[in-house]
Amino acid sequence: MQTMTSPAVQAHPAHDFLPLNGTDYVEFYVGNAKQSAYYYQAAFGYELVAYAGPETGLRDRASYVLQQGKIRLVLTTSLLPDSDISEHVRRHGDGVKVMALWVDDARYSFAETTRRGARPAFEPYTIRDEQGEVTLSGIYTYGETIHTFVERRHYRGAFMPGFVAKKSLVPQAAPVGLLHVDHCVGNVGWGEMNQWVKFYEDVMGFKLLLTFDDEDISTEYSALMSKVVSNGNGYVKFPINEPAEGKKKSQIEEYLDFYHSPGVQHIAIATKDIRHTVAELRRRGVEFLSVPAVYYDDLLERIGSIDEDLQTLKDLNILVDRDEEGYLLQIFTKPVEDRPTVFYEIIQRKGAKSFGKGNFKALFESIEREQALRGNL
Ligand code: TYF
Ligand code: FE
Repeated sequence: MQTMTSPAVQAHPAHDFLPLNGTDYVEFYVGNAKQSAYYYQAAFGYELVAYAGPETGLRDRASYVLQQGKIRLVLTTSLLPDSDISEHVRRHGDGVKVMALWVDDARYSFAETTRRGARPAFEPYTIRDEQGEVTLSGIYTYGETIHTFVERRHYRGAFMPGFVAKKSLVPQAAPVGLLHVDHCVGNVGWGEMNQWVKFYEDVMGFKLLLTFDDEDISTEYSALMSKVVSNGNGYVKFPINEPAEGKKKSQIEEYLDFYHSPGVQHIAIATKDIRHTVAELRRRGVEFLSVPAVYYDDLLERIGSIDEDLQTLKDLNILVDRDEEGYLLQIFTKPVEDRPTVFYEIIQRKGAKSFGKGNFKALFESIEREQALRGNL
């Protein structure tokens, strides 16, 4: 059963010891950051804004910072055979290392979360240049993934001290309307979901928002369970999935088999015009999961009337779901690396605060068709 546990935004929340202004950036460790940066520019319409590497005095790594709307992606690669970065890529393939959170006080955020039991990733430190200063600290979440707390005191530079502003040499592909990170989903091991929900509640002051049990989301073959936690102002939402016993291998298990640890499964990105965004992404070669045409046969009976033309949604294979507060449109890419690990969701919310439960069956069957093609079902 799906249970609405608490409203996303409370009128008078109890003292929030970890106020978050939003997602500051998402950092991937990748095998070749130069080429990944090209992919995100050409296919997703991100703009290259900053760079750090040998030319700026780094000996061990290179990082590219890409931006679209309020979203910042950092793509980092190792220049050395043996380093934390190369070891991360060897083990997990390209994947998310850091979900960075924008805070007003990175030292306090570190002190409060570690006092409540967070495992430190790195102690707070401040970096400065002519453009201002930034304070960083970090704690571990599931697997090898970390949350970096980023405190920007009106920093005026391109990204943060240590980075130089950089423009792309490739002709800039137009933005596709990506606005902000809506939610980041983690996959954890068998029976580990509740301990990670407890981590976000106890250590980070998040609240449980929604629960999906295996009855909600089991298909004929595979199953998973999911709980969604949210911070106080509702800007930061982290669903956590764990595999559940089904007739065949859960999609979450397939992820864990290839990522070799818990980690980030998908990043959902908001748009205000999903038809335009998805048409552009398709034109640039981004691959999406598809549902059978029958999904659209009784869609309007299921969800009621919507502003969008049904045929356009069907042509683009966009999914629709409704809750008490409105509706949402969503679509999922195929994994964006060769391992069946990280993928993206594109979401447009028209009042709805939920996650598309009405689409789970059609979506998970679509994921399973892909799993079968990979020989992993
Ligand atoms: O974030 C969510 O909950 C939705 C649905 O493996 C979802 O996007 C959940 C699990 C999953 C894929 C999508
Ligand atoms: Fe999602």
